[in-house]
Amino acid sequence: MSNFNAMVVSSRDFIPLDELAGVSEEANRVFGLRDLIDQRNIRCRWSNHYETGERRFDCFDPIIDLSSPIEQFVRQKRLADLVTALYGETACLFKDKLIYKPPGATGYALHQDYISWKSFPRSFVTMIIPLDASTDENGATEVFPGYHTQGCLSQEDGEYHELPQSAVDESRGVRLCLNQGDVAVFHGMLPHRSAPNKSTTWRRQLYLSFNAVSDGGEQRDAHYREFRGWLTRKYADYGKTDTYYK
Ligand SMILES: O=C(O)CCC(=O)C(=O)O
Repeated sequence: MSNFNAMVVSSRDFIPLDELAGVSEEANRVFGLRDLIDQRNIRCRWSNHYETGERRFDCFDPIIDLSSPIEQFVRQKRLADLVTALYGETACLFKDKLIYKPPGATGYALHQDYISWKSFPRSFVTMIIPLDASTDENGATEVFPGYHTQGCLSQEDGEYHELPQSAVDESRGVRLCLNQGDVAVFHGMLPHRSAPNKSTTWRRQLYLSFNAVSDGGEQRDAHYREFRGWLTRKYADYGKTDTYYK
């Protein structure tokens, strides 16, 4: 990753708007597949309303197997090439999420994406592709540049950990307010969070994660097999044993 010292990079007007419009339409179509959106379906992630506590659908993880136009868009060479240039070696797609972040969604507490599973690539980076402009009002992702050099800031026990706010100097936060057509890439060790969506519309963003080819090669399918097993066990620990994946 010799060329990726900044650990957050963004590129304005990278994606043609007509291409993005097709993805946006598909995102709406998939959202309309109501039999998918079920609290037992571990493909779906949920977020409580920041004021009322009402549970709302937030994200499909993964997304590309729900839509071939979205898969084609995500797998285009141009996106992977951008990350390849940062790594200085071939980038492989590892993970793909579509976060809808509906009005009122709470957002995400401070965390690093890296999780200390044996199989989890330390070269993990994530590209954000906004389908809707992200703003202060709708809870743009906020990153804390520089902290990636400190490695994993929580216990490396294979569990997901939120970070205490004291892990970062909050005045160093940079909100990634992106317009349609922009992309941003940030490192898996970079602490980040997002505020509630206080607007009246969705803040839809694709989150595409990659690994360097020398760090495990193509492993998306293996990752999702492991991820589903992990999620199923986590839900079961909380007494929810009727989960499925669809
Ligand atoms: O929705 C956001 O702004 C952040 C999402 C995020 O941090 C995550 O999915 O890990």
